[in-house]
Amino acid sequence: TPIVRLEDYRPSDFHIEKVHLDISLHPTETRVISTITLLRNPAGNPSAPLALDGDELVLKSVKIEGEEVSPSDYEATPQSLVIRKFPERVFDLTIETALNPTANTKLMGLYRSNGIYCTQCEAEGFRRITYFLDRPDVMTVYTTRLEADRNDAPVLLGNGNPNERGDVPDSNRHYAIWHDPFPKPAYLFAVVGGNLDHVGKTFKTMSGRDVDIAVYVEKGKGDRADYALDALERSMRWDEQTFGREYDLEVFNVVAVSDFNMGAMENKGLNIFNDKYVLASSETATDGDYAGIESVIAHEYFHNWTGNRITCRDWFQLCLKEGLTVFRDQEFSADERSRPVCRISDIKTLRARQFPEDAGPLAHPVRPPQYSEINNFYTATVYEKGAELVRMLKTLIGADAFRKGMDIYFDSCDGTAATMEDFLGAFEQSSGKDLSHFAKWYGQAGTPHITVKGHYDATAKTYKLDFTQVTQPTPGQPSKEPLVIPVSLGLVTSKGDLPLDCSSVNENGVFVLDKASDSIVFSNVSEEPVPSVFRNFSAPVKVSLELDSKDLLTLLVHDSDPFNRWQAAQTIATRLLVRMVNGEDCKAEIEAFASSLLEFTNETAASDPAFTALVLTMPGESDIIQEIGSDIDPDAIFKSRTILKRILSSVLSPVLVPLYNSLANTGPYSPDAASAGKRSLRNLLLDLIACNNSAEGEKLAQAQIQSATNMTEHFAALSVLSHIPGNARENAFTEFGKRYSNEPLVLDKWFALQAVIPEESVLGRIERLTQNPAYAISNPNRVRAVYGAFAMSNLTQFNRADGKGYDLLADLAIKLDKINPQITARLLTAFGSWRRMNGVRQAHAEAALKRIAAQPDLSRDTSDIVQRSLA
Ligand code: B3K
Ligand code: ZN
Repeated sequence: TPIVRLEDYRPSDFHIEKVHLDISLHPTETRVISTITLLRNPAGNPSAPLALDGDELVLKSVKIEGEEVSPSDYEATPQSLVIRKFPERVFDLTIETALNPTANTKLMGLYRSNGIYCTQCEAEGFRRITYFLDRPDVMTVYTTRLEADRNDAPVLLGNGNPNERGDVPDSNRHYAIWHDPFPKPAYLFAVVGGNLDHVGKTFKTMSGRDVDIAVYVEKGKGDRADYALDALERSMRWDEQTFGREYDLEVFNVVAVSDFNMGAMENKGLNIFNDKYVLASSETATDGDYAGIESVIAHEYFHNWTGNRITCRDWFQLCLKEGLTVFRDQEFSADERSRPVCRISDIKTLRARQFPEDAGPLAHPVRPPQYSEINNFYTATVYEKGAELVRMLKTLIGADAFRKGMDIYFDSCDGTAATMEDFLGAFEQSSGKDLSHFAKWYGQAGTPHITVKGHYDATAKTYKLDFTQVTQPTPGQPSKEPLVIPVSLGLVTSKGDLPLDCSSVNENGVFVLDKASDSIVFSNVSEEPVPSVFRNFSAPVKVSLELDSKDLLTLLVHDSDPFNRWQAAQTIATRLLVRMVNGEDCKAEIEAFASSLLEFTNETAASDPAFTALVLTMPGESDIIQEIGSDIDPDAIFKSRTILKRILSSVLSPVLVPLYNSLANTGPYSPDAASAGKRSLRNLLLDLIACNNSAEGEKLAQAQIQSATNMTEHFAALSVLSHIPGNARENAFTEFGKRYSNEPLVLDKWFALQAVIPEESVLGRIERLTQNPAYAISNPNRVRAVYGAFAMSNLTQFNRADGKGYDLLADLAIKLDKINPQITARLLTAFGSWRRMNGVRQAHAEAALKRIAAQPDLSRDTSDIVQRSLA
């Protein structure tokens, strides 16, 4: 397969001045007539032919300036259209293609989801609609005429502002014309046609313009769109207040569809969403779903400036829009909710998804230097690590220079297809700092490992910290350079933070480590402190710092940094778990740790239940896998974690039930962060009760299901039951399945919950789940719910010693690759840690991967992931 390289970037040989699209929608015979106004780009190759991209296209005709071009004057394949004879001046090229949206199971280009016509063009889907210069640096002005059957698609939406609409005389068809005045790349193009309900309102922008904002959903689901609309309004206000960014069109529409490859898509003025990130009612959505909707709505809206007004020059710059926009949506959620709780959740996500990626065969820099399939680079590294790099930049130059730099970036790059260099240049200008060393973060893969050592000199009253940084090799990068690492720190005692007297630490408590090793010395340190380093996770690194449990407990109780308070408990638990996996019995130490957590709970549960719940949540199996690194026995990890939780539960037992009862909600459901925080602690307590006393847990969980007034309580109780084998569990599953048989998004939770049961019989259960009438291999949400949950979150069963977990995923992948390669490739990233597993597991995983690799006609998506995983 051909490799695309950043270093080979060349400007396009042609500009497109404007495009007019005439799309006549039909379930199986859609016609697209595209008229593009072309001219040579002076920066391109002056003798290059016109070579347009296509993908599985059926060409009907080609015209230049309205004159039919004879087939001998062009070369057309489903993948490209090359024209060698054309006027050497501005000219119109008209291309007609025929599409079958119903047969489009890849969900790229124009397709039909539950009877709704919709599109997905990022990264390279527009070329599945018409031949085009489908690259992000070709930006043009679109006018779209959409036509469809009046009953089949009464709603017709496009990018930009609505122009005229009307009936097609003497037919049952109607049309709508949309015009988008902002030049954009093809990947931001979208149309929607269908029989949709909507909710909407008028948003007044900061300069006083009225914008009609609306959320469109499948017929009958209008009552579940209010929260998304509210989140949209809050996002629009936040971007005005925080970054001075005003919305720019007369309308902004969001459409929810049920078949969608990712979360959502930021098409200009017409965001298209996976309905999972739009639809919510207290009965069908959990607190986590509400938070997810809020953040994805915000993310896609924020793209209007970071992604659309300023787009990417090429796909290597993907992090320019994604890392930055994730940073922006994280900040939005932190402002709308609890900042520490949001931050810790984001860090947990990064560690659970990006750290393993960075340590495995699929590791790549935030700005990858090459790809064979760009869709495989919408990764946790580009998104989540990309966001951390923006956050570090802000830490390094300070909040004021950061905000000024954003303004410079918006002003100087608006309307362009930009690069990371353009972005960093804005901050060099605003801060006066040279960011060339910092820029290496974008090109170097792998997670730096920082070792910190502290020495207190009681006589001199000084405290010294020694730092070293090392990054392990990653595929294609055998040796690594030291990076610029902001270390936000404090010196903590039982009386709180000591003043920091050290010339290497700035007024915000930040020391910048930019060498392989370095030391700093603090003066006037009155007593031996506990160092609190990488506060608020100031860099995406792993840290080793030899603190004993007593020191860590000092941090848990006295650190002013909430992240490091949480981290202290995680560190103690992780260490104990690793020792238990190695066969040590750590009962006494676990009990001592649990007593401290009991004390902590008594002090914080009432004032901050959400934070308390995070502290009481023990490290996950994947955290332990990363800590141990190699020769992993997933069963031993699972067992150790179970024992740890049991001991924690028994030490906490005096408070569990009373606290559980006291947190019971009385009023009506509200998804706000404070209410959600209480529910999260209450549900965690139920889980702890059940892990040590399954009879009591079963009873309480059943009662909670009966009394639940919302899905959060209902589903949490079902989750607790799911760990207690027996009739109560099976009956609860059956009941739930019946009650929500017509609610696919609710059933997804039910599918996933069953797929992660850590019992051998889960394979049979999965087999039965896929026979449920609600299951469909063509729907990405269903497949992710069953197989994604199994492969990513059922670590003992996916990594079974008999290899049957790997085989299950491989069988699915072979079948699914013919239907939806993107989803297949994404699921197969679960094989990313196969080389970490012990003994026989590796051989089974390798055999499963090789079996997939041997399939004829494997998609580029899947073969790329499989090849890199095997390399
Ligand atoms: N930009 C889209 C992702 C497109 C993925 C294409 N395979 C959603 C987002 O990040 O906002
Ligand atoms: Zn995005």
